[in-house]
Amino acid sequence: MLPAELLNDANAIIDRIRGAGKILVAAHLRPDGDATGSVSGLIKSLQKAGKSVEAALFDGVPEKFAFVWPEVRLLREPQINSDHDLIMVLDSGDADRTGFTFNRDPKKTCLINIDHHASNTMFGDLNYVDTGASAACEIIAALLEQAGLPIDADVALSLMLGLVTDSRFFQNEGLRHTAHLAAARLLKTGLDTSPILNTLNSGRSEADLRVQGFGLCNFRLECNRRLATLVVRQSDLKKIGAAFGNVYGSGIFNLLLSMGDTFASVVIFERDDGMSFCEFRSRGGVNVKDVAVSMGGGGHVPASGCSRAVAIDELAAEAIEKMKMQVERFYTSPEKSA
Ligand SMILES: [Mn+2]
Repeated sequence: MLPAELLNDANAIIDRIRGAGKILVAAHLRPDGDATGSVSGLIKSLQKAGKSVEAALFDGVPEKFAFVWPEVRLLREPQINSDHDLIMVLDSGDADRTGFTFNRDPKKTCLINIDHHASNTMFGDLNYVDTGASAACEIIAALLEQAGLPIDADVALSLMLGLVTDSRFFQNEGLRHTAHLAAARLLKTGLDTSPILNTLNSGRSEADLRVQGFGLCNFRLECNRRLATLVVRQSDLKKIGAAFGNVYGSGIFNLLLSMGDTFASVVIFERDDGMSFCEFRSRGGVNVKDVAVSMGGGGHVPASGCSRAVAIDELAAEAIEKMKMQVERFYTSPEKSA
């Protein structure tokens, strides 16, 4: 059952789905397990319900998550001239996060925003934003159930992928009971979780581990060891035979929080096209979402990110300074010292 305050929006969205023939489902750039899983799970269910569906993922489907991907037309052009009845954008705090411009007639094509990011800008004609949900996949599972749309083992495999990855195997602080309820419902379909477990537990490449090793040797500690910082340049990646994507694959963002007295981390890294990226993580309540938003990015209170077309040193200086201030502020706030 959905939280009461979300029922109305959910019902309006379900009505739109029922009335739609052609539906486009999109998610954010550099899709993770939740973006890939929620898009593929929703598409499979809609297809089984007889809808004509297309997918839009700007960076395509990550190889390691290809096992959940259905037979579907995948759009990747930056401008999408939409003749769809519905565009459903999943797991994206704002429309720009998709990488697409949707050219649509708002009278014909309804834009639906389904997300769990606290930084969501409510950009849809209809918005279903549940910031307490562990994953977009948790929301899609609830929505499909509410709508009476098919959830078989095939749909469940997709949704389970996002549930497990975004909740970090149900370890997120403040995890709501609905995450476990969703997982129970998905498991009840008889789904085989082994492809998910194989990918997540043994899916790292040598280059991923080399980046992890580099990170563990080169991070710095600030603010009485409460903040870990790491800068990974293109030259560092080249030296160890790794590429930009291996920084995400390395697991280093969360690993830096495995030290007992470290509650926040920031990793700054660069792509070979002049774009620089920051990933922020925290535990214990330090709000890194506000830091990311102040730098033009977004995300969740304990996990967020931003990117900019500037030199890595410029972005690193700003990110580290802002994180230091955020950590200092958190540990000197009256509630904390009381
Ligand atoms: Mn997500």
